[in-house]
Amino acid sequence: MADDSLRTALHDESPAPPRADIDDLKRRLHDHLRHSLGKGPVGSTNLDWYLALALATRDLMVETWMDSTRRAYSNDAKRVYYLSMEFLVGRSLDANLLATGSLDLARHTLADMDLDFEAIRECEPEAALGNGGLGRLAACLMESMTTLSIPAFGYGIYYDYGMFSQYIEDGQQVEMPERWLRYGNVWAFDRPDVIMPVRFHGHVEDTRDQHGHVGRRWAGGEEVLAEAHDLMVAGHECWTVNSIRLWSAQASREFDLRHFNQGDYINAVAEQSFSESLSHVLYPDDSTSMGKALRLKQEYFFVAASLRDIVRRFLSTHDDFTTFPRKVAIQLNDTHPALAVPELMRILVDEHRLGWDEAWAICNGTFAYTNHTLLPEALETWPVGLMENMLPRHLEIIYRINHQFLEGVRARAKEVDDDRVRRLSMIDEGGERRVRMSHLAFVGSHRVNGVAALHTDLMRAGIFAELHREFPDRIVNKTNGITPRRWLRSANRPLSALITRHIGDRWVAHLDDLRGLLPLAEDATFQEDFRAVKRLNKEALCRYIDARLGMELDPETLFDVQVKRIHEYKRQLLNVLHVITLYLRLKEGRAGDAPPRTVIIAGKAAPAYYMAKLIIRLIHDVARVINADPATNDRLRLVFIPDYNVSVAEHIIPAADLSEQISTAGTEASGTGNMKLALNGALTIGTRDGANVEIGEEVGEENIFFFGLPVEKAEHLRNNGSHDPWQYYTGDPELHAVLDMIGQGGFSHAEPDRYRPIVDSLTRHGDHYLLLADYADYIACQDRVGRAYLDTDAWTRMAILNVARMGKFSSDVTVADYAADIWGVPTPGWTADAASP
Ligand code: 26W
Repeated sequence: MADDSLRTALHDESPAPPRADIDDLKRRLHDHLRHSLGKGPVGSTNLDWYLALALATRDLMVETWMDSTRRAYSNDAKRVYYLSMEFLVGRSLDANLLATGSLDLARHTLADMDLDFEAIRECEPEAALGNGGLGRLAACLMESMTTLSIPAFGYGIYYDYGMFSQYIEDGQQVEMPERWLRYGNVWAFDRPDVIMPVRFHGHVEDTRDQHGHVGRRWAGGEEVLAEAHDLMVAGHECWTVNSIRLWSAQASREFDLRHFNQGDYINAVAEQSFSESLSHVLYPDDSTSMGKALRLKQEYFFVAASLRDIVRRFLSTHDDFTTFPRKVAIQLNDTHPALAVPELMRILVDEHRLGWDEAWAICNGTFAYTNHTLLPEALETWPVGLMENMLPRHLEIIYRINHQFLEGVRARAKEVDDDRVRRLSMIDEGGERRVRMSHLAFVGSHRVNGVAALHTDLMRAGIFAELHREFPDRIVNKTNGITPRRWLRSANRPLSALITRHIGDRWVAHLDDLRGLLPLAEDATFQEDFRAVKRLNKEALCRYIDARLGMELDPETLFDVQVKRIHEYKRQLLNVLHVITLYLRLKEGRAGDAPPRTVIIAGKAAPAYYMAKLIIRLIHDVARVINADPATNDRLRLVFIPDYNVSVAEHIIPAADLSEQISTAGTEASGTGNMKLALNGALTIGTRDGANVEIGEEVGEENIFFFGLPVEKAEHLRNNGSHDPWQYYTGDPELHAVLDMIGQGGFSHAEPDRYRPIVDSLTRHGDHYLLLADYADYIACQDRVGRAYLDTDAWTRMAILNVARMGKFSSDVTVADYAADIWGVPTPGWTADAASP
């Protein structure tokens, strides 16, 4: 290998820290082992050592954490509140060791103690409190807000069960609950003293105060208590530490007494656990809004507790609400927390007696809403009847907000157009009446943002077209980003070390500095080192896959990676069609000099999503046939890595050569895996969808592989019904053979019809996601990828240029833009000479 520091980075040969520091950490570890865990060093397990190390690391963060809070109080700073049903944090040990500057010290100290650092960090349970993109974005944005020293709070739910663990049995997904809090959680402080009552059901009554003012009051029903748990988030170099405050549900005392006094002990306890079940489990579905009452309850539960906390904090230093929007910014992560709009109105109008218009101006100045999906089935609407029963006062408030909004529309319009009013309304009157949460969030916010430029354009032209006409300045774009600390510095130490050796380490907080690599793209030695790094990462992934799946892979092959939730719109199936196409070519001696490939797929399907689960099964059946075929298996392999999560992503992404971002144009709001993979030196094969478009603009058209119908053509085909999948099926012999092989049991001999539903969905049921329309172009594009990979130097050059030009996609840039354009807060951690957002 060309460079020693590369070996160092992977094999723990960084220069040892001073002996005194090692001895000090040893002492602190033993101290925690004994005094926090009640164990002696003899017989302590890797888990014990993990806990001791995590506690010792936490100790280094606590002072800064308290300082950060004090600073915000003494400056009366404007605070940013990020309300999200999901925070997909993953593991925290590495991130916090890195932030506190103790990663190498920990590594050396444990080695000195004959302990296995890798095994110890694997003991940390995964904080999988999210489904996928939306939840991981929340975690990246929190980290960047902290790095930029914004006084920020995340607010969400402390689920007992986060995302399920995915097991594969007989090639099929099986979901298993994961009790991630089994051994407690070192990174969270439980706050049994911080409890907020949350009401459900009940009724609304008229009130009259001593001045004769009439009002409304929500009373009765049942109360659940929300208990706070504070997760620490460290920014880069630990200058600031913020918290994510997550709520768990506890049965209320009042509730206990009422029921216990009736003498029905067993039922009282049973009902108590019913209230507490509110925060038990994350809904593992990010594809459809299933309209379950428990989900609505979860949404109101965390919104109500969070707003009470926010208002309490504000009132502890202010006497009235006039400055509220100047001191508080609340970002709604999709519509899941949209009930915050009527809840704040209720607090201001019913509890604090503000006039309606004044309260409304405060709300509007405080809230902003981020949309993450255009798929109609994923847009939240709630039946009016359900809301009336669970949140009667909120429904009244929503009706009034809607009424005033529509009155305003009518007043501004020259003619009253009933159809337009129907489309703008917060109540969908077609069929069972339902509340449109996106309209509520939109009207209640001063800014509404999309998460990539194309997505924002499509919002303006599509689902929000009418609202956009009414509020032409409200919709803005905030392209997503990823934190370079986790997704490059920590996940890919060899590449980080190589980069730092050439341009220094400022890039870690100023990702645009990676442009300093541009001249090195042509440098033969640098190219060689860059390849060596990729090779090391591929070898590490091979070891990981061998250990987990008992499968030996060849790191020489092209690693072709698609990792994300399994969803028809993301088109994992199109990837599989390509794999089978290659397989048939190899079998028939038509593959030419195509380079050997290892196709790696990972992702979870929603438990009730039949097609997505069938696609997982197909992947396994195809893999079984292909991988066992001695005629081809040195040139083509297909691997499904089970239980994809943040930590698994950290293993896979640094090893990828090719990044599959192949959603039907117009369906993927942004994507963030696309950014992680490109930042780690994978080239993208993708459609002109979501942030792929902007990645293409940054890295240059010649350094990305675009294919497929652009959004206008795709939409046209889908909307005017002119897509004729049968014609593609009959007209393309290669496609025909692939579909026949699937449909006739070529991968499921025991059950030839197993995949009929998949083939029929393409050929007979309209091919909603246009796989057949994009197939030929996808295959041709993959052929170009294959040829490009054969030219090693050219490929490496392209990969380096990708890395060098990814600065725009740092979540620091994203956050700086939110801060300036939406929240109106300064970003002290964002130096003026950094890349401007
Ligand atoms: C109500 C069921 C439900 C739950 C979650 C529907 C939809 C969702 C999310 C909005 C889905 C999601 O995670 N969207 C993803 O958000 C990422 C961050 O902005 C984007 O990068 C992805 O393109 C988008 O699919």
